[in-house]
Amino acid sequence: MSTVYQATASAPVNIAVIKYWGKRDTKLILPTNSSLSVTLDQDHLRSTTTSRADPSFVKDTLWLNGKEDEIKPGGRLATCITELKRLRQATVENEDPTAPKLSTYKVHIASYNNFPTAAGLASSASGFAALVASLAQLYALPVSPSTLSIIARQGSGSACRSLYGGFVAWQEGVHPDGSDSLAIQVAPQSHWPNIHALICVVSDDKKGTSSTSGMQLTVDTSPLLQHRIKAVVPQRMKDISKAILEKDFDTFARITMADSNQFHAVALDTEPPIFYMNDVSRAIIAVVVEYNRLSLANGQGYKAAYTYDAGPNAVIYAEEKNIKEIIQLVVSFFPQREGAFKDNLGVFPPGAE
Ligand code: 2P0
Repeated sequence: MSTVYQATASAPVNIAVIKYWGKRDTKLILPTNSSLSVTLDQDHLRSTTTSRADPSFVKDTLWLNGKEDEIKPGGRLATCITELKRLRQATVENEDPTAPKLSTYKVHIASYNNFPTAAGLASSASGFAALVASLAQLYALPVSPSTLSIIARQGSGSACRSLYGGFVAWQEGVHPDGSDSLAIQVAPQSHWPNIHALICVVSDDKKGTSSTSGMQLTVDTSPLLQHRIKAVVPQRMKDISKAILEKDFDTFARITMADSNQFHAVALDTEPPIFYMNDVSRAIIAVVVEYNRLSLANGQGYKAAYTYDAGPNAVIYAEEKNIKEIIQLVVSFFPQREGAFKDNLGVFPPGAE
């Protein structure tokens, strides 16, 4: 019987608190600024990918949620697969002539997201991270997650941050070849385990402007982005990293909300302007602002931090002790229709309240 070469890996979704928005190199996916995210630790927000290499396979093939997806030559998927095969050859096969030449076999890859479309979450970050992790395992690559993050980055920028758990920085790097544009772990989740993310699903409609095209329009037209890149993000990266290491929720919350606001400001500063938040998103901001105002007035500091990506859904970071109160608050202002997420507000996971 011939040996089966197969491996399965999974990777979770991450939500940025310092936003990535803009590329200085669109092919290598090198960002205009560093970013920082929290990798969600929930079992139900993951992509799981199984890869198999076999000499009988005739072409590299990917199935996404059971449906075959095209691997375009020279495209992002093909780049990731080629880079991983190259690493297999360089680090394993060239070192050990007896190692099977898996880099010469075609691969079959099956990837599943276990979160419903109704969660309104982008799956490219967890998807590319799981794909890279699964091939790295299949090829037994003796490399760090940071090295793998360089490859995942070329699939989708934000994917590089999902190769680590906890609090993760994507350092923009300076080299034109992208060799130092990689993810590092600022702190593991166990460092600050009582920080939780609450996902408020405002709408699961497909967004009007994709991140990839939207961010380049911003790079091309927004004067505010230039100010953000040079004068704002570098200091915020330092300050929020320090806040995480010191478990300083007040500073973490302040910077998180300010950076979400500025990301949406640069989207608005784009020509033509890009709107990702809607009236419900803005109403949630108003509720969180008022909730924090009352808490600050009572000398209790910040209790919640909202952040929005390229869509209308809110993610609220909060300490565990306040989560129940926040869910009750959100649900009281935005009553949910039974079983309905669309055009309504749902708290993810359903039943969390
Ligand atoms: C982030 N977003 O830091 C930011 C905040 C959306 C808003 O990363 O072109 O899907 O594949 O590199 O990674 C979305 O961008 O874009 C994103 P590509 P990606 O999470």
